[in-house]
Amino acid sequence: MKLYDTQRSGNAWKVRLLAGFLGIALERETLSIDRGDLRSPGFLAIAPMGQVPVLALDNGTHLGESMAILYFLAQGSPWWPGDVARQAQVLAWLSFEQERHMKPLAQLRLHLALHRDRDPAGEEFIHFAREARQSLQILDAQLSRQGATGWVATTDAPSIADVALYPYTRLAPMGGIDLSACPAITAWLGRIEQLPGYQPLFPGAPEKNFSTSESA
Ligand SMILES: N[C@@H](CCC(=O)N[C@@H](CS)C(=O)NCC(=O)O)C(=O)O
Repeated sequence: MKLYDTQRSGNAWKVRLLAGFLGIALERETLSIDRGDLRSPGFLAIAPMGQVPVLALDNGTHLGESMAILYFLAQGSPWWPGDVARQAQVLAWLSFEQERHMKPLAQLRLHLALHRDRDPAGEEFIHFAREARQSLQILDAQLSRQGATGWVATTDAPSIADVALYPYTRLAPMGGIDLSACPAITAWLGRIEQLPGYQPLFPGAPEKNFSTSESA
């Protein structure tokens, strides 16, 4: 299977994380937004939404959207629970990630750390910071309810909800969000990073998770 990603895509990182935990080797084709790769006719033919990640299956099918790809890869593994009510709880946290968590955190990181093209004191970015903090408070309260060994949507083993919520939470400090006010999140991030097969954003270089330079 081949994953189309970009070097710093948090949404594609979700897929590489789960593949690492499952021991699945993915071929990787890393595209460049700046070069216009995501607007090329060739990419749009396999990715109608014009975004990464896209997973190319060996039978020629292409899957877009990180949630759909996590769901696909997790089938038959403990990362997608067998019980239907548990599955619904995982889906609820996947929806939360897409609707309330990813966008404000991704916008803060993209514009305040990577592009450095927006004013953190501007109205739009104050709004994103407020939304990001609210989302992290909700996640912290949930993790605290789940207990010291629990996971976002499950208690006995992690699920794809943990994978989905990890990247933009881990990268939140790049957008000026202080995670020290979220002790349950901090402990959970550490537990994820201890799982066998954990992959940092830059393979083999966890210290580069927060890097912003082109060469990193
Ligand atoms: N809902 C999508 C969001 C994907 C997304 O925002 N991808 C970004 C990279 S992290 C992208 O391709 N941005 C380029 C663009 O939108 O033009 C998912 O979860 O996969």
